[in-house]
Amino acid sequence: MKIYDTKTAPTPRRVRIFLAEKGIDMEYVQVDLQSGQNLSKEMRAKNPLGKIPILELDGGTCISESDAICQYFEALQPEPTLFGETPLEKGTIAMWQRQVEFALFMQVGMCFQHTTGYFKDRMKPIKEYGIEAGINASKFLRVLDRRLQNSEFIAGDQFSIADITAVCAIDFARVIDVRIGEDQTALQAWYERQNLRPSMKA
Ligand SMILES: N[C@@H](CCC(=O)N[C@@H](CS)C(=O)NCC(=O)O)C(=O)O
Repeated sequence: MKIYDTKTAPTPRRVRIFLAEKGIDMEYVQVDLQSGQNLSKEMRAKNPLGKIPILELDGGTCISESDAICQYFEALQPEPTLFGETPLEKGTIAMWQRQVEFALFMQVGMCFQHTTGYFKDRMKPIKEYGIEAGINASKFLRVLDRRLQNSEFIAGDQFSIADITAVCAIDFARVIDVRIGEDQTALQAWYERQNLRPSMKA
């Protein structure tokens, strides 16, 4: 099996970190997003949306969507669990994962795409929308800071997929100049703790 990946993009990094946490080796095939290699007929046959990451199994079956790829590997190899074990853990982790994804990760991505015009060959950037998305991302950092004042990890007392998604969003947010605020000490301390994990280099 192999994963179509782009080393500099934030979404496939989520999967690389997840697999590193699980200790699963993978073959990664680099795709050049800027030149539109992901939009080729061959790549669209693997994912009609033309986005990466894509997991391609040995028989040719493809699974796209970073969360779906991670869930596939969680089912294949449950330990260490990153989506939770008990119903309460699973529900809480799924809740935070979705909130981090929609209120932070996607906002950062929309701000990047709509203010820089990086993909202007394939979409219409709307600057005001991008600026608003950046503001939304900053606001959610405040939510995370409050949460982490009383919680070791985003979804509770164990490291999870929600922490991975948040680290990838925060690291990529540098390109749009959205950063952890100086007063957000709980979020900063959590961020530093996560960066000590060897998987974060993946
Ligand atoms: N919801 C998808 C998002 C995938 C996505 O947007 N990937 C970006 C890279 S971070 C991409 O392939 N962009 C290429 C393009 O838009 O042309 C996931 O979680 O996998």
